[in-house]
Amino acid sequence: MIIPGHLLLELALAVLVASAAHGAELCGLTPTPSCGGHDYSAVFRPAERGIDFDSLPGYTRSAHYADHALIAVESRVFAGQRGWKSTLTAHLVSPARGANFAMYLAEMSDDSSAEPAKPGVERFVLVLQGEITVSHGAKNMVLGANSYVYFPPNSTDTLYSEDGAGLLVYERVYAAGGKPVFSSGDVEESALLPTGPEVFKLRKLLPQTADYDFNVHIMDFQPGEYLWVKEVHYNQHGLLLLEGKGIYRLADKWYPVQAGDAIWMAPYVPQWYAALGASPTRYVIYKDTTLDPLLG
Ligand code: UGY
Ligand code: MN
Repeated sequence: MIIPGHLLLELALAVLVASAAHGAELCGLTPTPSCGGHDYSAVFRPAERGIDFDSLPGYTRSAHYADHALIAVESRVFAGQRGWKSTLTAHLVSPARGANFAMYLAEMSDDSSAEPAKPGVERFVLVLQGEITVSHGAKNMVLGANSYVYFPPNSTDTLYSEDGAGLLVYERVYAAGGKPVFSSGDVEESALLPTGPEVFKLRKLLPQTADYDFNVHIMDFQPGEYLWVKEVHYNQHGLLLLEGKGIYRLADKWYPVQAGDAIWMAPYVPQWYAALGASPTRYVIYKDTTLDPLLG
């Protein structure tokens, strides 16, 4: 159909008059703060280094499978727990999904305290912030951030915090049949260990003897460093990323991860990590050890 020129002109004028009457701008490709009362500027906003996925409603990187889980910061759920006074705990890993240990965060408020773990249960505490006082027999020991304490099974030692503290706690039912003993220390004072072909720095916070059925490793990676071994092993892991960011491969999934993320790895889940970003990665990781894989 051919529209005569004078009709086209009239049509254009009518559109202009109508939009002026509504006080609206014509919405084109140029971003405008207001377009008919709406703001479409996000469509053409300057390229950002990344979208803030974590603040998108309902979005989370958290995932839970039979052989691994990622628990991102926004997925933690805190509640009170028997044995812990004025403290909130968020359980990240537990036997509820087949793990042979529990891993939880404890947020201790002013004048808070913890009773000893249940009989037969050993407990390892890493102080992440604030200060706790451990009553070990007749001795009181003050532990600040980056220090740790291990309570063997059936220990009667307690701990309290006057001004609050943030803790990572590992617990398990003792299964090694030896004589593990109370110990405590500072992460940085723990010796660096040989790592074979691996380039990361490694510390083990518990003695490497058959008296212990798990150990807690601190692993440091410079940006760009990654696990040499594409690991598959019978041991279980509970990991908390303390600093940095990178990519964690778990089974056939590849997860972008950042400080604050927690990971559960079941026996034999393929696992691999690469540290990325501008700053180093540090993570703390539980690993059951010295137990006979045949007997569990
Ligand atoms: O010791 C370990 O199994 C440790 N390298 N695993 C890990 O970092 N995922
Ligand atoms: Mn491993």
